[in-house]
Amino acid sequence: MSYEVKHAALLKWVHETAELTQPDAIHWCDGSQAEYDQLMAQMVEIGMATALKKRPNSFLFRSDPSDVARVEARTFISTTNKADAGPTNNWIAPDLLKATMTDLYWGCMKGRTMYVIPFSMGPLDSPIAAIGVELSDSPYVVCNMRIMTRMGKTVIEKLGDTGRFFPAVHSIGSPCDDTTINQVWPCAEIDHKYISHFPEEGLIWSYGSGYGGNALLGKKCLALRIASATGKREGWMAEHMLILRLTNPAGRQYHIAAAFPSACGKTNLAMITPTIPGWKAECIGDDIAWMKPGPDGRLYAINPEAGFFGVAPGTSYATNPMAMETMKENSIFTNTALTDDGDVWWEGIDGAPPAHVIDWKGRDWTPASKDLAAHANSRFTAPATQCPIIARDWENPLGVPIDIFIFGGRRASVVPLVTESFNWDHGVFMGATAASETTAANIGAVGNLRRDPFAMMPFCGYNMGDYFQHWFDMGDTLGSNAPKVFYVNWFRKNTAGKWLWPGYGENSRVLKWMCERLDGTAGAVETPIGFVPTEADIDLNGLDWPIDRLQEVLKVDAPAWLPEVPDIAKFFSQFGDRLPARLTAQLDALAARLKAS
Ligand code: OXD
Ligand code: MN
Repeated sequence: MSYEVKHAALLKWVHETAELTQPDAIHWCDGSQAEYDQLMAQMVEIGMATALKKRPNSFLFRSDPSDVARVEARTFISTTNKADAGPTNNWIAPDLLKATMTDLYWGCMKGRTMYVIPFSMGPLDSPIAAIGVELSDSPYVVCNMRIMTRMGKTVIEKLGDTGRFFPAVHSIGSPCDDTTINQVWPCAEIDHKYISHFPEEGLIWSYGSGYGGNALLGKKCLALRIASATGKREGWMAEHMLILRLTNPAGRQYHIAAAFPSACGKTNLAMITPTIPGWKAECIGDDIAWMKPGPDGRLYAINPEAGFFGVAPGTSYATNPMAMETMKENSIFTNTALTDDGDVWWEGIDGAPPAHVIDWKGRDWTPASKDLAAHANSRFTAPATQCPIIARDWENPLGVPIDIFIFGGRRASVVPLVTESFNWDHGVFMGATAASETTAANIGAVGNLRRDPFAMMPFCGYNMGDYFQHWFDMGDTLGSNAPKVFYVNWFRKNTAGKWLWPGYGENSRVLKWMCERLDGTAGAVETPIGFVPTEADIDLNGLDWPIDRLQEVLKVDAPAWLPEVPDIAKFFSQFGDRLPARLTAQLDALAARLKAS
């Protein structure tokens, strides 16, 4: 151990976990570059990682083809009472789940090293931050956690003798023995994978997967599932939101937090390059926001993460130049393709496809191949500090005051480009009814419409009905300081299947309208679903886009909206008496407005 640990409860838990899992060695991570380099060198040596000739200090990993995404069907919220996990979470009683997992954990790290990974979600000196400690038998997890969190010795120092930490156990679920020694990405079969959360204790147990949110336990497990339940108890919010600062030509700053389901362009919006002259965007975070009311009564947000774990396919200099710059060096790539000259490649990256690459399964691939070269959920892990537009003060321990919340999803029809809520309760209704067509970020069918309230469906660590109530309670606390709420849909198409809005940097025009609504300087029309701009209200200067498409993307089609009402009612009915009456009132009011229109 390269530092002294005096925290008795931490030492005891590490010792007990090692007794159970039986690793050959225990390594307390110090978070240094030397440690990272050494682990990477070991992984290159055994063929698990490939050093990329074209990107300094960057590496490519290929996972087992069965271990490529979050496994929602194997993700559990284990509360004493099933009703407290709610109808949208998988539930197993804590005693039973712990007994099952204890059997699986027994001896599961034999032949491997158990890494102790102390990490902080948020700047170490932030009153909004929290500390976790992950015990993992995956060196890949250690290296990713070093990018994604503040990790190592400084965290142990901050913890002192008695500091609060969230314990998180992770095992890939495959002891190193004669049968597994040559596997570069060992993991357990699907029925043995468990991504388990015990929100009443603030405890995480993960088994069987080495990929992304299943294994980097600071991210979805702690910063969303456990933190959302903790925030409910303690009066703060953990949300699946990017954080972005916009500055107008007069120097006025606006802070925006936006929630979209996985793979709906959150990272692109977080790093937007505005096309409107004089408007500047800075990134503060791309996936998670922790928010607490500040002394002035406003809501302050920090990004608890220190890096980006972004979806690679579709990312290019055309769609997200800032992300491309961010991952030029010191980055990890997982399940992308490898070019012959030692760089990464994926579908949608700039330029013509290379004549030959090694695909994510390690096979030869040419443009004639019928399979994708990069897995649809292949990822880059890159340090936030390398983002050219990261806000200078993105690590301000006090966070930034949020002015605007945006919800949204991917809808080919019905939902207009942007809608402003009538008031806070209506904004909560918009968040609670958000829906999106599914993508490859989770295992399951692609292209189905699913309601994904607040983009938190897979990430809410307690009964979602209670979560809706928490949003109303936070609004009551914030009163007139509550952010204004908007709903967007960048993905509407016409009947010929053509995009009705150009998206990407042009989305700054929609953001500008929101800021002006805040200042009371932009117009809108009142419709049954909220305030919607006309094409005259949005700054279209310099935008070369057919006017009929603009009119169509803003159109509110009341008859097309009507079927949403019973669909929402059905969705709400699953929450029974945990559904806040204020949401039912919103649905009734929407139905009445649609019928009257
Ligand atoms: C993510 C996700 O990885 O939401 O951020 O799936
Ligand atoms: Mn996410």
